[in-house]
Amino acid sequence: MRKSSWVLSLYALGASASCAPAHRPVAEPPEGVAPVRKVARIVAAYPHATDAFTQGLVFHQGQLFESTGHRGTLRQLSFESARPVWMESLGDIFTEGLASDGERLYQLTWTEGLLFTWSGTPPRRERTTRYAGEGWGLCYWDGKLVRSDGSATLTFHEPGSFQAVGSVEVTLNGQPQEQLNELECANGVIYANVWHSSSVLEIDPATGNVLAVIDASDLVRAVAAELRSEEAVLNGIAVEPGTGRMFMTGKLWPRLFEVRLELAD
Ligand code: DDQ
Ligand code: CA
Repeated sequence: MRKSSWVLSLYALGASASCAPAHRPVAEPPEGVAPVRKVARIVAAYPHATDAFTQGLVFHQGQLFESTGHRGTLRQLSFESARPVWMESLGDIFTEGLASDGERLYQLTWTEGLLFTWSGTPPRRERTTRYAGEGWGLCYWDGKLVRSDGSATLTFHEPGSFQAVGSVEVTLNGQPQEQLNELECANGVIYANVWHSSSVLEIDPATGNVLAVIDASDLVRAVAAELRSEEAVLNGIAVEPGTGRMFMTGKLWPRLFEVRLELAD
């Protein structure tokens, strides 16, 4: 039955317009789908360099890579030591999000408008591409690079040219979610850090709807006593292809955590 016929039949039955039950069938449904609540539980802890201002974290060809900000670097991490296995410094360039398409690494810059493309072992910078706007987080999904820029919009780019080919607005119960930072495309969703928050959003890439809000405050509590900067916030999510293991860290954090997502009670 259409909504208008509902109203008509309710009136026909003598239902009052101000009566609550009569309102319920004609009320607009809430926009989007109510998100599920999850909690990130610590499974294991590994060393992480306290000079690493983490802006991007991703697995590439079986190894974990990190992009760090301020004086930018690209590094290959190990689980044994905070010292990178391999690192290249980018001078004064503030590098940001990092994604892998399996063959290449793509690294954003915050305000410089430069995308670096790396390939080979160890990675070598093979290309620099200009783009408009800020670069915060980056991940690779369905043949496209997904970029956050601090707003509620995720922009999709063609990897070769970095041409923008679409975008989606991220909303939670219909409300735009801004400050989206590091990203991870895995398990059919986009995981996004929110700058200065200990929650991670799980986003439907097709609609931008937030499907789940993940409370990662266990991790923040585990390192809080060792943090020395207001900017040492949760940032960095990587899911290992094949095993599905999920890792999270933060800027200037002494540890990188393997986590397991559980439904909150
Ligand atoms: N971002 O991650 C939100 C994209 C950038 C965070 C930068 C925080 C440091 C502020 C210091 C500015 C010095 C140029
Ligand atoms: Ca990531």
